[in-house]
Amino acid sequence: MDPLAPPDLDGDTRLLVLTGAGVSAESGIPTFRDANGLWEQHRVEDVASPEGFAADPALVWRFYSLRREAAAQIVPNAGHAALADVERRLGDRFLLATQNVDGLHRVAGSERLVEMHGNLFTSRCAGCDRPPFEDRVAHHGTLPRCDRCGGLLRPHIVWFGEALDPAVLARIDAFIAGCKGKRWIFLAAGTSGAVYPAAGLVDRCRRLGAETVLVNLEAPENVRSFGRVVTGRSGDVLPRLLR
Ligand code: BJW
Ligand code: ZN
Repeated sequence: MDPLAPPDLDGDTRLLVLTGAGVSAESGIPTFRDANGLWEQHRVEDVASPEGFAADPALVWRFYSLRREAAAQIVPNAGHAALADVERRLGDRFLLATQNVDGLHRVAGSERLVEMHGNLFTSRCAGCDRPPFEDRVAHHGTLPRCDRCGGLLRPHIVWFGEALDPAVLARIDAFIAGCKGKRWIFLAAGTSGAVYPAAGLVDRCRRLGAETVLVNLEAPENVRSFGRVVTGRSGDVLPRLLR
């Protein structure tokens, strides 16, 4: 069989896509585990956790400010575009759950999109319940403070040990519930399958009857959970697989 034969996405088939850092790699954003999980000798867990923020908020803001500056220069690639195209064909039979915080799927035109781990260009107050707001500023030097309560602002990112937004999980659950009794496909792309709960989606979808497909540069930890594996760069593979 042609390894790039497109799955049948006819009249009533549904498609749930999970993306990870590999999908943005060809746009020039380094993946997490490629850098051995390190940023400037700091473990990612130390700059992306509530404990890390409590210990050194200036270091955490430097990490996110540099990433805001880098991500603002970057544009989507052919993998992002292929996912936006297939959404236009499938409409409400499609949902894209991304672990990426870079916002590139939205720039590429994806609308039925849930950002599981938050968004790099959004901040929220660590001290009050003011809603999260767009913030594209690179906060170098001074720590940003809330103009309502004076508390510290923090990036609107799901850090290690933090719960995902229940509304995000509910949207994924509702999509999966709507697939019951239908033909459906779970497609993961550019993710190492190391971080939960995203990494557990494949097993759950397969148990509920989904066909499961993985597009990744190399075999990740949970490769055996997938019925079909296409090895390659998502910017090459997704446009051909979803043509
Ligand atoms: C290409 C390519 C190309 C390259 N084309 N491919 C169950 C078991 C064990 C542990 C846990 C568990 N449940 C929860 C946990 C704890 C923890 C966890 O999973 N830890 C693991 C490390 C073991 N999970 C959590 O803490 C989560 N919270 C939680 O569960 O809360 C419970 C709770 C409930 C109630 C109250 C309180 C708590 C939250 C996880 C949040 C993760 N956040 C991060 C950091 C964000 C920071 C930031 O971005 O600034 O999100 S971690 C980091 O990993 C980031 C990513 O979104 C995430 C996933 O990484 P991803 O996308 O897979 O990237 P890589 O680099 O790992 O892989 C890239 C892949 O692409 C590679 O395979 C390459 O080969 C490939 N690739 N180029 C195609 N061109
Ligand atoms: Zn506040």
